[in-house]
Amino acid sequence: MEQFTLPDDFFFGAAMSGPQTEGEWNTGGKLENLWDTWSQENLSDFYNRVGSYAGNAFMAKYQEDLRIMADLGLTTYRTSIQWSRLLDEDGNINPEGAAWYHELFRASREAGLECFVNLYHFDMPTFLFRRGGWESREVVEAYAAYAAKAFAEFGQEVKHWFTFNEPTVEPEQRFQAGVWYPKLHDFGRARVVQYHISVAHALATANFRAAQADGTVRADAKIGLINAFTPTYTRENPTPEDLEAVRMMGGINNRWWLDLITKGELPVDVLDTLAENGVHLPIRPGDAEILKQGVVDWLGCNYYHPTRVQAPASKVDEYGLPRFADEYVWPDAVMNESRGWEIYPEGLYDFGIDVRDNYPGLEWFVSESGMGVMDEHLHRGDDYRIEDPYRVDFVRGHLEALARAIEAGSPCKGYHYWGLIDNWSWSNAFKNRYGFVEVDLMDGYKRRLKRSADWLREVATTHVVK
Ligand code: IFM
Repeated sequence: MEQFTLPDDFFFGAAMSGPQTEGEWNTGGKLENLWDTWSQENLSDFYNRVGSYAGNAFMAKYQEDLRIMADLGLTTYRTSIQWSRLLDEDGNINPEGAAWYHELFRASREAGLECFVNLYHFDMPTFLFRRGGWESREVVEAYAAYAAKAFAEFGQEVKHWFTFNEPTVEPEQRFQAGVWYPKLHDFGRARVVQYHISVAHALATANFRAAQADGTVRADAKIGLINAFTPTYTRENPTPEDLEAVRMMGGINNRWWLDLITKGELPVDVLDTLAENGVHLPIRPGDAEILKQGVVDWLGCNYYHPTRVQAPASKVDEYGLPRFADEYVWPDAVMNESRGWEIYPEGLYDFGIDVRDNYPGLEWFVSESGMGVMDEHLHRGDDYRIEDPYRVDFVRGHLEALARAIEAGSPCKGYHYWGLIDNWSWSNAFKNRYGFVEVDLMDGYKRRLKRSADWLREVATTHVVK
């Protein structure tokens, strides 16, 4: 592969989240979130019985981790505030939680790193879930109030805010695919959750604008949303029914969020088809005006894999619920076997062109991209470092697709690698390691650079990709 360059002002950084890194799940006044509750109720649902308590010891090792990021030439990173750490059950600031985030932001500045702050990363406080979670309008209001508290507390420190990470994934995993607690299979309830998260996003964005207008939030701050985008494809020579499957799956996963954050509305064709199939959203009078406030300043795109679909064999699934698509298995797919995800860098190029053509003026960055690999400890070299050329190939391929999209006029501003330092990953726990930096669970969470880190440092400091 020939070498190529990325623009001088393109930023390189890392992505992580509070619940997957912090640890200390029940200290400092932190409340339980759903991951903590699930871990206590059924630890055997987690790979190797490693539950949410694990994190990657970030609260203990944050200074070392910030130093590692800066030493690798990164200038930005994203983490999330845990709702269950920042607020108590009455919705008031938990002073110990607030002190931790103040310290983290201070230390980040000292290390020369801009910390992007996300407000929600699948981590519903359990007491709110018991009041209905995302199916309840009361919880939507509670989230908006939480966002306002966070803006008031950190508004002078944080420049880059995000309302949600991957709002597409939580409805899907918890309510539809039966993977995450409470493991439901209910397409309709998943869409209710998706709708309520959309309203919550818009209310939080409105609170951000108000806080910026009155000076609580700094004037140069921006707000955005981060979603997992899965460019949606079908077979060659598709039937009209195959294209219909693309319209609905792309509509629910991608257009829904792109329309919300650029136009302040949800795609009417998708809502109509849902309604025709008996899926009714809890739309209240006045919601259209609320959604209008959901327009943001920029977007984060988490890209791991495309979605490939075809016309469904049956219009209802095994639970009697609407089904809009079946999976299409592309014979040429290259798979990351550890994760079962297709590796398809071209999807990033296609996403960039979609933004350029259909959402003109929308600035974006790659907010997550990464490769999780099982049993990486088997790849140790003579000096004990993990040899991971596959990770270099993965990132190089995605940066190459991105460079072409930028060259073609897509306004992509940067790239955050997911899981720079190995972290806990939901029910997979530490099964698949994403990091350029190993976390050795057998040695007190010791950090150790993998071989690929040398390559990353060169890319991040020179912007030349070899
Ligand atoms: O660990 C997750 C993260 O929380 C959201 N995006 C995908 C990552 C890897 O599975």
